[in-house]
Amino acid sequence: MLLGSATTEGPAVRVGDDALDREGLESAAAAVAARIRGAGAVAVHGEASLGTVVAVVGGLLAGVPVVPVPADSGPGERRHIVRDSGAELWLGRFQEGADLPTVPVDPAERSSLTPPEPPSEAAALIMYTSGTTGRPKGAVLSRRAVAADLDALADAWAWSPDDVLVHGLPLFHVHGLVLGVLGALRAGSPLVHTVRPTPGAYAAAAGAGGTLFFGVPTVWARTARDPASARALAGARLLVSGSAPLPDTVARGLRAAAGQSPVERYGMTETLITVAARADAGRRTGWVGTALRGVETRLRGEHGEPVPDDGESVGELQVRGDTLFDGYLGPSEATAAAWTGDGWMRTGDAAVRDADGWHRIVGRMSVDLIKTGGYRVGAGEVEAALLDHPAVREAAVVGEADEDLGQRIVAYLVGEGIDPEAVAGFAAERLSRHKRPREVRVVEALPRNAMGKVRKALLGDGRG
Ligand code: MLC
Ligand code: AMP
Repeated sequence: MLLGSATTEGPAVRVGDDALDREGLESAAAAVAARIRGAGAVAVHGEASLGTVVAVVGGLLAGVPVVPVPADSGPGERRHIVRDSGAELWLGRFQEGADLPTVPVDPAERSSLTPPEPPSEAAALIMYTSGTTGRPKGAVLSRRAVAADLDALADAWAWSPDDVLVHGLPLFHVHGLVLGVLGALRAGSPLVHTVRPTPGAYAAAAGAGGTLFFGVPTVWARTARDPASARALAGARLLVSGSAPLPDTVARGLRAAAGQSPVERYGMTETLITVAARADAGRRTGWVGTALRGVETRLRGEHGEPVPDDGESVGELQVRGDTLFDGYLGPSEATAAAWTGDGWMRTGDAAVRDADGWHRIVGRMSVDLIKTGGYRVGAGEVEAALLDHPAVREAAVVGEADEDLGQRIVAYLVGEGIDPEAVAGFAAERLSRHKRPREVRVVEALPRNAMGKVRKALLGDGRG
């Protein structure tokens, strides 16, 4: 069974002030399953609520692929996801742009429906994720891939029903939803979701018995800057960081205040988590660990040549194994381009690997995929939204180094009479919050090469 069969006593899932025990969750989810059975796919409003958990579990019980939709996506992005995915129903509160019949989700509802377990090759989730250009694409993740990943992580981290998982990450991405909700259900460990991932909320949950804590580096950076909250995590069994690089200063800050730093793990929407530091291994900040059980990794140079495992030579990280997605929805070219001719998935991340099989991620192969607060944002999608503004003639979007967010989205614009505030407001109507530029800089011209391509390395903190 994808969701495991462990029965925990007391609340199995808490989101803010709302909680359900395992039986209540399954029975509320069964009520959702009864309403959606037979649908081709369902979209779930991904707000941080118990209803979202019930809706997702309902989809999985019914064997209907679930399409999590970012809670703050504007109508345009929402419409794209709903149409592109072929979702037939909208689960949760009605939102503009979700032009589908709405199915209400009520955590207090009960049903005894027990549908048969769907085949393991069936799609569990369709997760929308950004590429360097174009609109987000739907990555299809099978039940088998999700189960394999969660079991491999449970093995790496000795994750058991004795743990209480705590996090406050968004419920529409791999980190918060697959690891953070399905992982807890499969491992049988209660989940405490803090709604927002603030240091204070994590500290309070530690005081209430939390043992295992998930965060993106921004969360750990904020915790390191809040020593009282960090101290409260001293008794936690394991802190885990992922989705973006963990700065050494943050790891050191946490070690000083909490007596421990997080283990790191690495993954992508398309591959789930593929590399992780084991709980019983020593901490090596900046090193994301070894290949998970069922996963193989390799490094390849620019012309496909092997790269030595010397801990220094950089190559593209390529992966294969049980946890990979089935492909993107839509034209098959994008899926084909993601794979090498000999069957490995190109991650687009530059990495080194040492003789012990540990990996360090050193950057991305493309400047056009930005990681801000752990969110993956394609520069092209943001540029396209900005170019829709009548005053904007040219746009270049880059990620600039930011102590809090890792990278901050900055837009360089060329045009006549551009009002940066008006453009920011314009972007706000078209893009979910984390994709909007934090800063707009109006310039005379964009640096271009002889072919007319923008030289982004010359913009912002890459200048010189
Ligand atoms: C946010 N704000 C903005 C803004 N975006 N203001 C101007 N312009 C923008 N573009 C405002 C907010 O509205 C808020 O205002 C204030 O900034 C602070 O908001 P916050 O929510 O505290 O912090 P924020 O900086 O927005 O977000 C930080 C964060 C968030 C860590 C909470 O980035 C986050 O949840 N990240 C997790 C992403 C994640 O789960 N990634 C996993 C992908 S899966 P106000 O007025 O409201 O205070 C994956 C695979 C893997 O990567 O390996 O895991
Ligand atoms: P997403 O598809 O949103 O899951 O983003 C995947 C990308 O996040 C990867 O390709 C990496 O660039 C980045 N990433 C995930 N985990 C880590 C990590 N531990 N260290 C550095 N980068 C990471």
